[in-house]
Order: sequence, then C-alpha cells, then structure tokens
Amino acid sequence: MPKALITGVTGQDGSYLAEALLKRNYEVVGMVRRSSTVNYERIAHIQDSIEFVNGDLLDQISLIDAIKLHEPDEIYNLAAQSFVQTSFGQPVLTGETTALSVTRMLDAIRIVNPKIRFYQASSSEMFGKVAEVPQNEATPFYPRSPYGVAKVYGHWITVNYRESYNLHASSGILFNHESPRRGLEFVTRKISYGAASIKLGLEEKLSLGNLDAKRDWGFAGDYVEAMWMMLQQENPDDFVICSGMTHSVREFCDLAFSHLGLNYKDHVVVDEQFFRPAEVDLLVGDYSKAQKVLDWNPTTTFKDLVTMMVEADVALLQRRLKGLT
Ligand code: NAP
Ligand code: F7E
Repeated sequence: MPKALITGVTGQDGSYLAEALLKRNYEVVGMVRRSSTVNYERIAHIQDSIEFVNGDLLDQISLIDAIKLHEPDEIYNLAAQSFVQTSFGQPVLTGETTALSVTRMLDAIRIVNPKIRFYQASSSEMFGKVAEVPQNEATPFYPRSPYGVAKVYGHWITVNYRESYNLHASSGILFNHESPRRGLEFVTRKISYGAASIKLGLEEKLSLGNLDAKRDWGFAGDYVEAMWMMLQQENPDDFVICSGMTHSVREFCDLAFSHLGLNYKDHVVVDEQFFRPAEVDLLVGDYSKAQKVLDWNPTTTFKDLVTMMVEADVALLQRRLKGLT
C-alpha cells in the first residue's frame, strides 16, 4: 500500500486530495498544525481513515520528524499562506510559509529519504502581469503580490533541488480552482455564499472589489487528480493545470445570482477595501502539456462550477436555519 503525506490536509485541496488517495487505497498521513480549536471541517467525513501528524511548515524539525516517523512514498506540499490579499498585510509571514518552507521540506526529504516523490503547489499567480496569452510552462513569471513572489521562490527551489540533488520533485502550476469547500474570503465562495444569503433573506447586499478581474476557474476535485498523476510519471516535471477559459468576477456574479432568480446589479456594491495594491487583471492557461503527457482533462464547466457552489451554499444555510448544523 503506497503512503502519502499531505501538508495542508485541512485546506480545500488537501481534503479533495486525501479523498482521491484513499479511493486509490493509499495510506494517508495528514500534517496538521496546533491550534486552539480543532479545524477538521473539510475532512470530518474521512478523518477516521487519515493518520494525523503534528507539524508546522515554519518548524524544520517537525518536518524531519514527520517524515522519519511515517516513511511516506509521496509528499504533497499543499500548505501555504494562500490568500493573496493577506499577503500584502503579512508579507514576511507569507514569505516564510509559502516560500522558505518549500526549502525546509525539500531539505527534510534530502536528509531523511531522497527517494520520496514530491509535489509542490505552484500557482498561476506567478504569471501576474502576464507576458503572453494564454500562459503555459514556458511563460515568464511577473508576480504582482508577496504571495506571487513567494510562489515563484517555491517553484524555482523545487526545480533547483530536482536538478541539484536528483529529487523526483514536480511542480503543478495550478490556476484558480474552487469548490463548495473554498474558503469564504476567496471571491467565488464569497459570491456563492453571499447570493445564497440574499436569496434566503439573511442579507441584502454583497460588497466586492474589482469586478473586471478575469480568472481561469476550474473545480478543485478535477485538479487534485493532476497532482497525483504528476507523481506517477517516471520523470519529474512541471505542468500547467487549468480550464483554458477565462471569465470576469462580474460574469461569476451574473451566473450565481441569476441561478437563484436574482439580478446581481440589485445587490452587489463595489467597496474600495477589496481592491489590491497591485492587481492581476487576466489569467488564462494552456493545459496542452498536461493533456498530452498526463492524459489529464478538466471535467467541470464554469457554469457547472458556479451552480454547484451556489446550490451547496443554499443547502448549507438552509440546514443552519433549521438548526441542523
Ligand atoms: P487553503 O484552503 O488556504 O489551505 C491552506 C492549508 O495550509 C491549510 O490546511 C492550512 O492549515 C495550511 N497551513 C497554513 N500555514 C501552515 C503552516 N505554517 N504549517 C502547516 N500548515 C499550514 O489552500 P488551498 O486552496 O487548498 O490551496 C492549496 C495549495 O495550493 C496552497 O499552497 C495554495 O497556495 C496553492 N494554490 C491554490 C490554488 C487555488 O486556486 N486554490 C491555485 C494555485 C495554487 P490550517 O487549516 O491550520 O489553517
Ligand atoms: O481573487 C477579485 C480579486 O481572492 C480573485 C488563491 O487560491 O488563486 C487564488 O488567488 C479575483 C482577484 O483569488 C473581491 O481582486 C474582487 O482579481 O478569489 P481571489 P486569487 O487572488 O486569484 C490563485 C491561483 C492562488 O494561487 C491563490 O492561492 O477577484 N475580487 N472582489 C475579489 N477577491 C476577493 N478575495 N474578495 C473580493 O471581495
């Protein structure tokens, strides 16, 4: 039975990846950091099938000990300070967690067992002010936030350790991927939850920032499959994972509200506080390398994604109103 260690198992992607690996009969070890309250909401349904290990990306010894104790065959490094807006307010913490911690993990692998296969969660935010449209594995990086800068470091240190120490280290350059498990502060979930709240009469308005930003949005459940596929290849490599389509925040609002019989123009208000010091205006990827080498394809359309998220939030709020959660 193969064994995988997932950092960030309590996050959106960690929960979908843990499910996907359990279905493939993996032993799954989830690294969790200490907090004053347990934070297993996204993995509650599978938590009995996961082994947990305490660790923090900021603490090198905890990473080495986790690998020594559990002897994984594969490590998926999904943990990060992942919210772009927060990275402007906490740039040093973001650098420590999202950038330098990748080196901590790679060194831990090098020291304990260099045969472990490694996945690094890189991001389309590295393309930032895009040099070309669409973006692929060869597109130069121009990050526009401390988060994007930190991810560029994480990406290149993964490439560097692969080339320097012959590690099986791959980097997935994933474009935005969403789900009903997305954090409430990210724009898609903010919209689906906001529209559902308005439909149920709990709120009247939804405050957002830049409605003209365009993103290549896909479904997280599809994207974790690509992570696993990368580590099954004979040779490590880097892959862009995306839908190949781009839509504006405004379009997301339009679809989400109209699915509930509402007009977003009656409810969405623009609030300066949600604008960023530097914006990424347009992202759209080209996944032809992943299609060719990994045989990976997205299965969920933009419309299906928006509908899935809105319906999940309506159901969630209805359960809450009935006192069931
Ligand atoms: P997420 O929901 O924000 O989850 C982040 C995870 O990191 C959580 O489990 C969090 O633990 C953990 N974490 C944060 N700081 C930590 C630390 N110091 N030590 C240990 N764990 C720590 O993020 P996601 O959307 O699943 O994304 C997964 C990864 O993919 C991230 O690296 C993100 O930057 C990257 N990425 C995401 C997207 C996307 O669209 N979702 C696209 C490209 C790349 P707590 O639960 O304790 O906070
Ligand atoms: O913003 C605009 C905002 O925070 C998307 C992370 O998973 O994907 C994510 O980063 C766009 C931006 O995601 C609001 O200005 C407008 O242009 O949902 P987001 P992100 O910044 O693209 C990448 C690939 C990652 O790697 C990251 O980890 O939406 N926007 N109004 C807003 N954004 C937010 N959050 N809130 C608003 O009210």
